[in-house]
Amino acid sequence: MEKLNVLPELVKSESKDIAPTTSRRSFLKGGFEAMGVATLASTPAIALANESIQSDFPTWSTTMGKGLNDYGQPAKYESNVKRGIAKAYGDLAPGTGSARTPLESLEGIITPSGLHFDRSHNGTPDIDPKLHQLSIHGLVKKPLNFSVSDLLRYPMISRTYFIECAGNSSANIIAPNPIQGTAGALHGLISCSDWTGIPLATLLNEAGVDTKGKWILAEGADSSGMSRSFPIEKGFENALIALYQNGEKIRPEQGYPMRLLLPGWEGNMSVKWLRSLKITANPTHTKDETSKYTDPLANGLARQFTFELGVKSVITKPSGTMKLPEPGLYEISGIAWSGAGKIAKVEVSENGGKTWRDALLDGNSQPFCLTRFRAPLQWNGTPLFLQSRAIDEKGNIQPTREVYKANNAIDGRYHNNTIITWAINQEGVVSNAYL
Ligand SMILES: Nc1nc2c(c(=O)[nH]1)N[C@H]1C(S)=C(S)[C@@H](COP(=O)(O)O)O[C@H]1N2
Ligand SMILES: [Mo]
Repeated sequence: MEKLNVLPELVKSESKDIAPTTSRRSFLKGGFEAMGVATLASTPAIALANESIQSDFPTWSTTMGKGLNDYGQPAKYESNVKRGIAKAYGDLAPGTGSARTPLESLEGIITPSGLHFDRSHNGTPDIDPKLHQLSIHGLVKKPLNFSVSDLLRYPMISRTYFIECAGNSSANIIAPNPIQGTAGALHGLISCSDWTGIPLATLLNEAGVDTKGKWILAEGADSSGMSRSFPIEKGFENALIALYQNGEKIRPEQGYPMRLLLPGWEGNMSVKWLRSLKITANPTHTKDETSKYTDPLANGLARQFTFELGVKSVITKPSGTMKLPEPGLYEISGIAWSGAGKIAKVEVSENGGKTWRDALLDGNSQPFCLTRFRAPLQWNGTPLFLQSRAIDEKGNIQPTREVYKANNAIDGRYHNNTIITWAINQEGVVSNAYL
């Protein structure tokens, strides 16, 4: 199912214009002059000169605004900002497949809840929170059942964590020629939210884990039969039972009324609609950790468990299907993340990795969270190969495609964290490229 990463309907061929940066001053304020943009003085002004204050007021300035409403929606002019849907079995199973985050339309590090990617194996169940229960059982002293209202009485924490599917960017490694599409269509199985919930350690301590208990089997209440086992250390370290997403109750597509969240580990393990945690002595070897999510290697063996996601980044602006309208000064903007912790550094290259310069990390990088990076781009109208390369606090560096190809079998597709290239041609059209 993860094979179906990009369906043709997701690939928009028409080019969207990318807005040039509005003022030179905003670059100077950001300290970018210190970052090697020497030609600022010759940059043509983008904004119009302010000769007079507008005297003809538009209707929105002279008439009463729209009425109050009980749940806000994005501006109607932004209605094209949507998740891209790839149904693995078409209308036979309309909830199976993925809906991808439109990375190219977003800024900052938080994914709006309605645009969080959704990867579901048998649709979104309609769970009545009054009837749902979470059981902790198996090798414990005291098996426990928690209703949602029980859980809401426990002390909670809030953390900003990304979730990335192990199959993200898989089309970009498996397709012999680069598929054309937006950043979201190609790499949008990554999203980041502020999650609030109960540390799993609290509940494990209450149940009292037997000394023989070394693994946990997590099961969801949907009908996909998808379950995963994980080492108990992760349960005590930073696993979260998340009940809230970006301040409101977790969305149905993300696991309402509760999900497991294993920060930094492949998305598949963060079991949604969580109903059971069974403490076991060994891994359970479920279908989702044997036939799927395993990595066939170049040496003929397969790695069964790849829990931690690799260090990765993608430039979201400019990115696939966009167009730079004219030579001039632009801002490169992108996201970086690592399953090992914080992002330490992001570099950008305009010549396909021959030389690199540092990007600016916007805000403090947090562990298992997206980091926004920015860099100026002085485009003189000649073709270039734009890349970003992230490095995390453990010193892991985002690898090239050659490194992935050398380590993985010919049909390897999961855990593709390789450097992403956007080619810009002399017309300013941005396309997906392999280097
Ligand atoms: N119960 C259940 N949990 C699940 C899934 C599912 O289909 N059923 N999909 C998994 C996969 S493959 C991923 S990548 C993440 C995606 O989380 P999201 O849909 O909230 O982005 O949920 C995981 N948890
Ligand atoms: Mo996934």
